[in-house]
Amino acid sequence: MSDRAQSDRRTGASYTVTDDDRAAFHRDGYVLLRGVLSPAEMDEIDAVYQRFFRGEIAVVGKDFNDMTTGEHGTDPSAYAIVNVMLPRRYFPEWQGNVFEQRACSIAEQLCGEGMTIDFDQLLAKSPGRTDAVFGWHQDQAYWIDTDDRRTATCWLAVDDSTLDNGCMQFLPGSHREPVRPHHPLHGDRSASHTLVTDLREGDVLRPVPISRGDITVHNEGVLHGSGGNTSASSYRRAYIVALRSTSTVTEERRRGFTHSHNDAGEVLDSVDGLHASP
Ligand SMILES: O=C(O)CCC(=O)C(=O)O
Repeated sequence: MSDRAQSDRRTGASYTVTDDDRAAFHRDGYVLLRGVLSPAEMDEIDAVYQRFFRGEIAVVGKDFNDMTTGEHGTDPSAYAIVNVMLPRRYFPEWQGNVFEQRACSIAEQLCGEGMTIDFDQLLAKSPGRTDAVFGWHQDQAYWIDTDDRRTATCWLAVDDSTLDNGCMQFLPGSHREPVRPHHPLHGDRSASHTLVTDLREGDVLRPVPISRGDITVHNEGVLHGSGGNTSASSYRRAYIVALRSTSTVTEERRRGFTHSHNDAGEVLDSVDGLHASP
């Protein structure tokens, strides 16, 4: 798509989703949308992103951690995947920023009315970290079950995201199967809450390289993950804004679940979900 065609889709708070985009989202469980943010808008996002990583914006406890090990409170330059949970909580000025506005517009066009922001997250894979792997999983395996599970997880590329630096990969159509069994990556969820599932014979993951300013949007059921960062110098930074149905978010909050890794009981198994965030 040309730069012109991309910018034609952006108008203030909204971004136009086509019928083809909507059909792809429902068929595959995810869709790629180009040029959701302009280069100038990306520069503004990037400036705040860097402040988080320089430690200029305080993030409490486990909400700043290494996604691969769960380690926190140590030197982040040693982390394979730097994970900041709930940046909008720690930097309220970000609430209502242009990415949030366009993510809301996109979620409504893909999923219908009654969607609201559930959580946000920053994920940065450090260069040369082959261990910066995000294991295969379905987001629903982490979450409580509700009647209205509509989800639009908007994943913004802050750097060009390539196969080398660990772009997202999806198993198209897997959201139509029941959620697969998942197990804790490190065997013990008190060490690290990451959940993974095993691939099955015939599963062919589709890598989705995207450019800075593009997004992928995925639902709660599509199986996905990403490989390590083999690039010598390139970070793979992402900014995620996840929307779910208002009824689901209300139910989560009623149960005290905010997606903070500091939530009480955040790593405890429950009857209907594991209550954590990928
Ligand atoms: O950034 C990644 O590689 C994985 C992110 C992810 O699993 C998600 O946003 O649901």
